[in-house]
Amino acid sequence: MRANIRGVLWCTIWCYCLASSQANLYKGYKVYELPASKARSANLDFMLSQLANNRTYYDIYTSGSQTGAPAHIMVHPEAQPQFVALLNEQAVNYKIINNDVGHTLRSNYERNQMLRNLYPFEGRLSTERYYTHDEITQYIENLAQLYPSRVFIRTVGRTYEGRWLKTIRITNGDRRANKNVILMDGGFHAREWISPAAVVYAIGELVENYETYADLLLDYDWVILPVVNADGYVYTHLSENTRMWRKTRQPSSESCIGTDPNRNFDFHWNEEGASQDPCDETYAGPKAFSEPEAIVVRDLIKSYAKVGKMYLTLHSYGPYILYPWGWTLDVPDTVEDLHEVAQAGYEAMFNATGVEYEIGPSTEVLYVAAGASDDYAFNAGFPISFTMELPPGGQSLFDPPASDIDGLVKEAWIGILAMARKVVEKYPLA
Ligand code: 0X9
Ligand code: ZN
Repeated sequence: MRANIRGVLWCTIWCYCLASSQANLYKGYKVYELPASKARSANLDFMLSQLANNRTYYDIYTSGSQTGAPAHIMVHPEAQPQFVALLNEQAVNYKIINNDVGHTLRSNYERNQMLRNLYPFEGRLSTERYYTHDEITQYIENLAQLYPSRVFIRTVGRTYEGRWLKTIRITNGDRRANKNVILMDGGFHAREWISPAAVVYAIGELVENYETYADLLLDYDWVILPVVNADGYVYTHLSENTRMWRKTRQPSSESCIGTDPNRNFDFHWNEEGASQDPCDETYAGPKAFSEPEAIVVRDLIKSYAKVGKMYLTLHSYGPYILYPWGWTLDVPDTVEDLHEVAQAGYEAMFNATGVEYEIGPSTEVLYVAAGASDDYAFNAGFPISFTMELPPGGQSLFDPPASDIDGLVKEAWIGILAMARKVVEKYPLA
């Protein structure tokens, strides 16, 4: 009995400590919005690059685009007075777009838990809530069982923590081999939840409404890996304090965990825009392809290098459609083809909802970042290779509220469809 009471007491204290330490992690953090990079002074740019080194106090969510999108920076409560003083000194117009990140993450976490209870997984997925890696895997396996002549699952590897990664290949069931391929993935960066959500929506459309997309499945198969960085994705579902995780989960040093899977590819690996510091969000890894998840994508890209016509990797947040190169300011000789396909996506989405995705070479729209999967796929032979960054949402930006999922993924699908149609027209079966 006494042991029992002691146990209950211990648990109460431990649980309280755990809960309160969890509740405090992002308490009082604010997100500031600064002008887009083209509108910034060299001084301000230098200041931002210095702040980025101070990880304890600053998290540069996005440094803003060259063409219009503003920068977003999350700042620790203790650094806020100094940060604001710096901005005032430089006469920078800033806006606070989130007053308490901890509060936002907590309420989003609670809402997501509530939605999970309200909409339990029953084999099918909808756009009512975000789904877990297990649910997404189960869903694609169910589709393969329901449509065994058209849909095929392949286990393509394992994550660092041992989760199986599976692709779904969607065909029209005519059993013709050697068709062209559109390769698509999501969930490279753990916190970008809208990416797997959009991939799942695309899968549902292609499989369940396949008659509508007969033209896209006649000479093409679609091969899709919904969540590349499954360990990271699972981690972001654990609590509000882990929600903003980006990297993989393999330890990178004694004190830090994770490599940026989108800096880990062996094409200009560890060059500009990739960090050598294991604690950084853009750590390139101890060597190229140190991450099993990047190896899985590499092998997919290689195995479809001859027949693959479009590689599409979904991220957030933009909205951008980015094409190579991402490692250099140079543009490829075929830039017009890339632009033509991206333009088709842009126009379709603009006409549907009025959204304006910025389109262009990664380095021109955004920044130089070497060692990413889009450049690797383009170099391997995919004539079209895009990083599509879906729009931000909600107050924590990486976390559009569940009520926004439907609109965002349907809008993205309209763009993906238009790009796929252009690809099918430009690259008929050889
Ligand atoms: O930095 C990235 O990996 C991508 N942006 S994100 O905010 N989702 O992290 C952009 C990658 C663009 N492609 C290349 N630079 N190659
Ligand atoms: Zn990303």
